[in-house]
Amino acid sequence: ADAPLVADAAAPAATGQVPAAAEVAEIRDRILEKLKHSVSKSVGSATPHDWFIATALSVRDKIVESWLTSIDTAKKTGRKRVYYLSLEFLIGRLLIDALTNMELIDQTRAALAELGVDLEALREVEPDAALGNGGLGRLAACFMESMATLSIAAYGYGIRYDHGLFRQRIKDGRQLEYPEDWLSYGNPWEFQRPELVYGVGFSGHIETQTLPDGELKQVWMPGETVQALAYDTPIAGWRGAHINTLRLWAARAADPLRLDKFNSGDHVGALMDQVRAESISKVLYPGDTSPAGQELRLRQEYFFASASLQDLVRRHMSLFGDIKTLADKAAIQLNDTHPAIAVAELMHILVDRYDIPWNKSWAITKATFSYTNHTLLPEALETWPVPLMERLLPRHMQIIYLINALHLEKVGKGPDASGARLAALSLIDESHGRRVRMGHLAFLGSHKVNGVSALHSDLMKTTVFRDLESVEPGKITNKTNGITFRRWLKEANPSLTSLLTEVVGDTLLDDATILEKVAPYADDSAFTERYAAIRRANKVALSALVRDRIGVKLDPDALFDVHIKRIHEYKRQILNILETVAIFEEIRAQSFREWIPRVKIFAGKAAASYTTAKLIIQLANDVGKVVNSDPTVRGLLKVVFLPNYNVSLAERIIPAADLSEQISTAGMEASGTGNMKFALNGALTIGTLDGANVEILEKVGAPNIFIFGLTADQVEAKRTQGISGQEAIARSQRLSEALESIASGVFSPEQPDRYRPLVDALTYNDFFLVTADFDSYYNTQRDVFKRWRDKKSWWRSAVINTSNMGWFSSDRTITEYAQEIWNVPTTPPGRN
Ligand code: 9GP
Repeated sequence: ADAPLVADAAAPAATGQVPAAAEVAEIRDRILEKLKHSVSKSVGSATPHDWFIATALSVRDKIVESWLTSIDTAKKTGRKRVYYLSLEFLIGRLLIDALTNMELIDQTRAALAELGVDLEALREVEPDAALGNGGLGRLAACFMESMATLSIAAYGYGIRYDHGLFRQRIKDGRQLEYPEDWLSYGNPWEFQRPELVYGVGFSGHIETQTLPDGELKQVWMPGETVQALAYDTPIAGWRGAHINTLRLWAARAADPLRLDKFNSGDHVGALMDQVRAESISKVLYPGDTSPAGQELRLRQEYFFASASLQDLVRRHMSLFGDIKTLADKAAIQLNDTHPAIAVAELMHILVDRYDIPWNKSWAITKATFSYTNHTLLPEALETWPVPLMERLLPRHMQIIYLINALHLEKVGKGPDASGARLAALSLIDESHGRRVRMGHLAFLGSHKVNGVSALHSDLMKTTVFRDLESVEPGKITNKTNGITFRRWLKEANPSLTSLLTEVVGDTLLDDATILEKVAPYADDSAFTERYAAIRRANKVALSALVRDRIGVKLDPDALFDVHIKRIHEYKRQILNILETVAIFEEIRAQSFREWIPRVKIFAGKAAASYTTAKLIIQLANDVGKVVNSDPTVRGLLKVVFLPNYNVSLAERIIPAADLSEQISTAGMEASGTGNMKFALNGALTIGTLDGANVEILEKVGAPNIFIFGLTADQVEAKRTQGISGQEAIARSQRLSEALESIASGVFSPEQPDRYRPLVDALTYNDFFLVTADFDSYYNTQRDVFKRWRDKKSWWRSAVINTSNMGWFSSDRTITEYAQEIWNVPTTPPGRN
């Protein structure tokens, strides 16, 4: 928190524009006013955090003005709203984002400089809002920004976790998890809405009542009710033209304290209800290996789905007065299966509260919902044990049974209605105990279902959703992911953005496709030199960060080869480590050869209970320890693992990357979005034909990307032949030597058999086909070396990458959702 505060008032702004003096003075005065009246500090006593809060509040005021107008306009025009339901919003820091999108960054930087405060230092003071794990949560954040940019009236709904994704520390090479505490200094961006509280029921029983007309009605009498409290964060679109709301729910007990218990001396017992209720919004992804953990997770899902639906139905009724028009005025996007219970909840609301007949309710539900699938990994497609559902959500279980009965009745009439087919189509999986398939529920309850890259959407049709697709052909569509260029180009890499806007004009962030105009400059050496100089400066800055954080000195002229993402076997960090080890051995054996200096940069978190992934982290660290201190290597190879990977760290690493590692087993990475961020910033990709890599290849062209390895079809075929790695290992001396040195303890002399489980798995049970792809990967890395030697060719490819990435803007993705799924209008930025 003690970041240096000194700034040079005369320093030019990053964009090179000189802001108007009057505007700067006005901003300075507003910041001073906030410092005094909202933070209650004097200039002399203010800490960096105080300055951060004062600055955030001053820009927040500007945002609020547009926010209220946006809400008002949507109301007056009776616009259809989009509701994005997501258990994750990985929004990261907001100060620079808000200033950028409100086009106040240069002025604010100058205003702070006049006060002797460095905006960059304030950037570092803000905690990351880490309300997500990785790609899915970050996508939700990019989408929120693009929806605002395109003036779609949208709400994001999620949970206001007290503790987001854990803080990772590396001790003796091992990952340790600590609670992350983003709210401990308060949050200047959010507004609590004490008037917006909804009761969310759990458990209890169902009563059958007879209505005056003799009809029977099921009435759920919950045994427990938890309150959902709304906290709103404004999300500013580009140029501040439109502001949307991210509404996050916090859980509270109806009674803060059982006073009777407290007064009788049971001080802890008096707080039990509160503790139980609050545990719902306590942490992101509580461990779900225990039954209690599973129950908590289901409680989280229902809690936020129910609160969100109650809220949007209330809004709809107050604006339009007729629940039957819901689908005309609301589009609800289910981000993965996590909010899938909302399908049953809406049926509960329509049938039980509004007495809408079942068939009509089902039609409204289907027309309102759509569902995005983000993975084909079976373990990530949620299923809930029927007994748990029956106990926690008895009415919803009844509704699910009825949806299922009607669905099976319909499909059972088909010509190919075998028992096996019906079992596959059923909402209830009977194969491992009885479990509710949430993916099936989301699928049936939606009018459109989408995958997140062309390959992934195709695979959905032939694998996990094959049977459902055959029942409702055409329902699955593709919406290839995208990223917001405001954050991943302008904020992360302001110098590159300035260079690009010199060429294409300053509407680059309004319409990313104009990046194409940069392509001819790939052959302009004056341009590529400036492009390369920007990369070098970013590498110098990253090297300083690495030295500060882990004490390793890097050579900014080395090739920065970067692998940053969640640690998972399918993402194959281990393949990268094996190549590192192979090259390490070769450098040692032939130190006289001319080697390309290279830095391998890893970062990422492993799920706390994922033992293998944690071992991979330890291996990366152990390899780094040995390689970095080996005198024969002479610094030609460095391996670093940067702890606590998050959005802010990605913003520092990506603009400094030369090579982007996207090396998942083909068919397993649904899309990837990091791949897009790297390519936009001009890193060349080394990757498999997986997820959106396929589309990146199409856009940038084969000479400008390094593709290797088995295709998704070949992976499938190979697996049917068996997944032992023995043959591949026997064929490749390099691979067998690398595995042998890991297995024999070269990198873990204090515990030589530490990595035996990893090596054994690769040898006998190589499901992720690391060994099968090793030679291809190794050889492709040598192609990278060759290309790196030819600097002209390297920079040409880098510029071609940047210039072809316009299509990957999340503005394009959101426009497709708006037109093809939500049926809402969009207004391109700059035209409001
Ligand atoms: O693993 C996918 C990743 O490939 C994709 O880019 C991201 C956003 O669509 O979603 C990830 N999936 C999950 O995080 C869990 O399903």
